[in-house]
Amino acid sequence: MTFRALALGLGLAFGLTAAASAQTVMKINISTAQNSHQGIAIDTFAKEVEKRTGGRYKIQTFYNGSLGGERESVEAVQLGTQELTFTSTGPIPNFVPDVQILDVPFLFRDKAHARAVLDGPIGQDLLKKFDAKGLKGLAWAENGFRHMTNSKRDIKEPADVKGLKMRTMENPVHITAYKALGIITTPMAFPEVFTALQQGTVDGQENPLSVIISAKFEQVQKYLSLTGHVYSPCIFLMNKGAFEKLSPADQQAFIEAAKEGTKANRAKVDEDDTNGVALLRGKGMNVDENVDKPAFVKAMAGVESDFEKKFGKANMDRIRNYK
Ligand code: EAX
Repeated sequence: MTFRALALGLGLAFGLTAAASAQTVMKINISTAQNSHQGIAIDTFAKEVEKRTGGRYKIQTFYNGSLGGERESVEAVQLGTQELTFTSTGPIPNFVPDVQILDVPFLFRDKAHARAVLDGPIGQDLLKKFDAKGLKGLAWAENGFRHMTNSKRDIKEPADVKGLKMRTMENPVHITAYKALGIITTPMAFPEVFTALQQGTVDGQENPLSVIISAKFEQVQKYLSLTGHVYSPCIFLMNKGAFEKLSPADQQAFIEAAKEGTKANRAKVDEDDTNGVALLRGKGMNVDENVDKPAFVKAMAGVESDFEKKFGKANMDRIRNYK
């Protein structure tokens, strides 16, 4: 081997090592467990980002609120101390007020309706609203429809929730609506909820089957009523500066990876909705599937018209009538 060839060989080897180590590591987190609909969302996202960028980007995944609750995480992403998070819209109104229209109770007929709105022009316009707040909304995903659980009684109609002390998300739309029902609202970050239920700090909480199951709330709650009172969107969020540093092709890769994460997330929510009731009954929960929903809609009519004034009736109708 000539000296030249040796030098070239070494140079190549060195170059390859340099390329292999030129990997950017980013963090993403959730409040729920890895085996949840949120876990599959970020695991799929991480896998797809690595695949679609040839391994130049590695996404580290964190679960169970180990990096903080949802509000703290959105703050961290906004500041850039963390690149990514996957969150419900619980804390989003404090950052991007326009998005809170999605948190209005009984706005969506079913998951298909909500998904169509989020994937269509309305949802895509709302994603762009994050830009002005130092955030990049990569894709909408979901928790599903929220239902009430508590340790006191079977909830069948609005009168049953009066005086119940319930943990709510730190979400002004939810809090306003639940107060109108006579619920004593106690906003709290998700990682604190299990203990609060266990210790009786609150009587109940509300979340989709997907969250109830993965958080094992059946261990600390006796009653579940399928109130389906509000749809709970989730979102893949990225620090805007970090997103803008990506090449256009890599930006596309991150967006596509988030969309793949959403597909897996929605499939898991569907699975949990299909199997959840039997599963939770099997674990001893009292599940009521015959809630008087029209009575809940009626009981919220007052706040509903307040929301129409606040968010614009035309905007709410546009979502309600979206096909
Ligand atoms: O991770 O805080 C909540 O109740 C939300 O549903 C959250 O997404 C659970």
